[in-house]
Formats: sequence, C-alpha cells, structure tokens
Amino acid sequence: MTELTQAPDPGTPPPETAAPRAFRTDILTLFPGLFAGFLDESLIGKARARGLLSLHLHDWRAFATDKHSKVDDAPFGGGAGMVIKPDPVMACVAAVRALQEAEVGQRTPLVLLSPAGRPFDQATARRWAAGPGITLLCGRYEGFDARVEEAADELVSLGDYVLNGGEVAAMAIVEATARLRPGMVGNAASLGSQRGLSTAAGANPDAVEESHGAGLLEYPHYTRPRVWQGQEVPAILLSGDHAKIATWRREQAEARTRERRPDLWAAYAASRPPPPAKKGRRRRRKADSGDEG
Ligand code: 6GU
Repeated sequence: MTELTQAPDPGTPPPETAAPRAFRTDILTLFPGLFAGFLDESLIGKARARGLLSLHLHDWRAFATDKHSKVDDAPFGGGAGMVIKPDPVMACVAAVRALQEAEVGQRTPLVLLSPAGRPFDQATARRWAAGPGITLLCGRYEGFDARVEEAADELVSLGDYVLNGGEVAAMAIVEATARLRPGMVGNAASLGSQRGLSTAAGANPDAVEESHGAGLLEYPHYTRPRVWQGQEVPAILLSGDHAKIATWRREQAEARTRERRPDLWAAYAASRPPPPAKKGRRRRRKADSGDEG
C-alpha cells in the first residue's frame, strides 16, 4: 500500500517530489445543498478525509449586491427565460481566485458548465487531473451572460441533452477527474481498465498501462455464481489459459465498441498502425530479442 501524507501545512508548499498534494476543487453554485451526499460518501468522501481532495463550495448568490440578491435578469433583445448576470458570479470568481492564490499559490482553470460547451471526455479528465485543480462554474436558467463565458478558460458539456443546471455535470467531472489523482485508487491495476472505457494510464502514477489500447469499451466481466438463472459464464474464463483469455477479452472489447460506438471504433481503427507486415499488434510479453518474425 502507498503511504499517504497529511494535507500540507498551509504556507509551506510541498516540494515537487513530495507525496500527493490535494487536488483543489472549487465549485460555484446557487445550490450548494445538492452536493451534500455526493461529497461525503464513497470515494470522494474518503479522498477528502485523506487530504487528497480539497473541495470548496461557493454560493455566488452571496455576491449579489441588490437587496433581493438577484442573480439573473431578462435577456436584452427579448425572449423567454432569464440570463445569469455577470457581476455577482464574476465577483465570486474573483474571490475564489484570491483564495486559491493565498492557499495554493496559483489559479486553477475556470470551467463553465454548459450544454453549449465542448463534450467532456476522459482525455479532458486526464489533463485536469495532471494540474493543481479545477474551478467549476454551475449555470442555471437559460444560461450565463456571454461575457461570463468570455471570462472562462473552457466551456464543457456532459453530452447532447439538457440538464436544469451544471451541478450534476460538476459531480460527474469531479468524480472522473479526482479518481485519476495519485493515491486515489487502492487497486493500481483497476484504473487502466475500469468498467466502461478502456483508457491509457492517467495522471495517477500507480495506474498501470492497461492491456488494451486506448479508446475501446471494456470487455464483459463475470463473477460467481458460474451459472446464474441458466446463464453460464463463458468457458474460456474458467480455462486458466491467460493468453487465450486476454485474446478473448480483446475481441469482446472490439466487438462491443464496433457495435455500440461506431464513432469510437472509427477513431480506434484510424489510430492503429497500418495492417501489412505483421498480423496484428504483439501484446504478449516475451523476453526475446525483440526480433520477431
Ligand atoms: Cl454542463 N449543463 C447543463 N445545464 N446541461 C447539460 C450539461 C451541462 N451537459 C449536458 N447537459
């Protein structure tokens, strides 16, 4: 097991080689209460308790200056719905940046959550996990005044559907990103090929390079009982032949990807080296001279 450290003493930045510093996450929201269970339970709760994740909620309604704490207003040019005013939210952003400068000595990327953003993906999670943290700005109503969008470093969406606000997206992003941080996953091998997408190793140095190339869906998993309601576990998984099992899993991953995600399959196929010379990529670890026919 990896030895974990305490959160660093504020004011004494740890040397670059020190054990993992906390990943700084600031969430700006009008509904901080939505995060309660999410932040306290499971992996995220443990990561916070262990000082691997430092998470801060900011309710930017507190930065509204008028007596009704108004954070939205009617759109110029007319139309339905309300638009989030720039001043309270940007005052909150300024306050959060000041806190970050004071507490970790640098800003983290300002990410605005919007269905009009670029789709969030594993590569984005890896990029953010490699940095000091993230600042997530959760919208509500029709959207932010465009000048808030201008101030953001990135606009990110979870996918092509509309949520009532960015809070659920923020939770997804915190989870996808935080789990790639050093020290977050007990089982080192599990990171490379967890349920869903196979991915290359992330920012987590404990993560081993998984046995599949990046960009395939995961192969199917089975556990006991061997026969459940008449459905049997594929015999090959009980064979003890690890090479055959690896080949079968790879074929399953490819077949699933081809069927379910033609977009991923096309990207995967395009990124593979051209077929000629060899028949398929060598995956077996052979301590030979590397000169294979
Ligand atoms: Cl980030 N926000 C909202 N409001 N809806 C979404 C989304 C984000 N991503 C997908 N739908």
